[in-house]
Amino acid sequence: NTRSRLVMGNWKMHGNLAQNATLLAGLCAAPRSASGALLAVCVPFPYLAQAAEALKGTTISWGAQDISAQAQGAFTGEVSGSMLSDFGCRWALVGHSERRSLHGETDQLVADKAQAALASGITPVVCVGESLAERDAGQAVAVITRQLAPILALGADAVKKMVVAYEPVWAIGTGRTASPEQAQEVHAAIRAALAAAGAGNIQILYGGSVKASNAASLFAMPDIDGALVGGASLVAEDFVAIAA
Ligand code: G2H
Repeated sequence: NTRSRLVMGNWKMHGNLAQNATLLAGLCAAPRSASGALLAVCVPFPYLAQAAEALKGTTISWGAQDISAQAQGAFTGEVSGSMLSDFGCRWALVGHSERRSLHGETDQLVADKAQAALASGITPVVCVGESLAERDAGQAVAVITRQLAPILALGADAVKKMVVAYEPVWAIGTGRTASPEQAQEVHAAIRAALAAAGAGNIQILYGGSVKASNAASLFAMPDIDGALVGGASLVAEDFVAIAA
């Protein structure tokens, strides 16, 4: 396919100033991948300035792991899109399964966050995925279709500016990765839903225990355009090897 490959790290709530400095320096020093994949990191809010400084002038972009659905106001603890763009954020994850399950984020809130990101010139990376029980019940595609519905309702022009990440909840941080065929099956269904909404050519990333040893077989699938990487994004060599 003609879509460029994107390998995005999600540091989650890991790191500190010293560890981040080592990781960011390692990313800057690593040879650029032969595959031409673009690298990005989504860092905790307090470290956006550190990432922006360390990655300035490189091809590695940075983003946040969440964004407020609101533009500004009395929303204690929230971080707005304009605040993120002040720090040069290119990306914001929205609807990561940990936000959905631990913080009660609804499909509609996730879509509102995606819209807020676009309003600040930030690309939302919309995370979707089914639980193990939902998969075992044969509901994987139905769940993802439900999660995507308010996103697609934003219209083709908006959706064309987004990235989707498919992260089966049962594969997150468990060491259990979807097989390339399992992932491709869902990616194809997502692609079909996006195409029906007029945005069939956006990037769809796979996430869930991606590492260098399983990345190539996932990337060989026609509808997998890159990866959203948690655990393996915390060591520079491991992360860069995924994009090799
Ligand atoms: C899934 C992924 C990154 P990990 O959450 O978003 O994490 O690679 O550790 O499964």
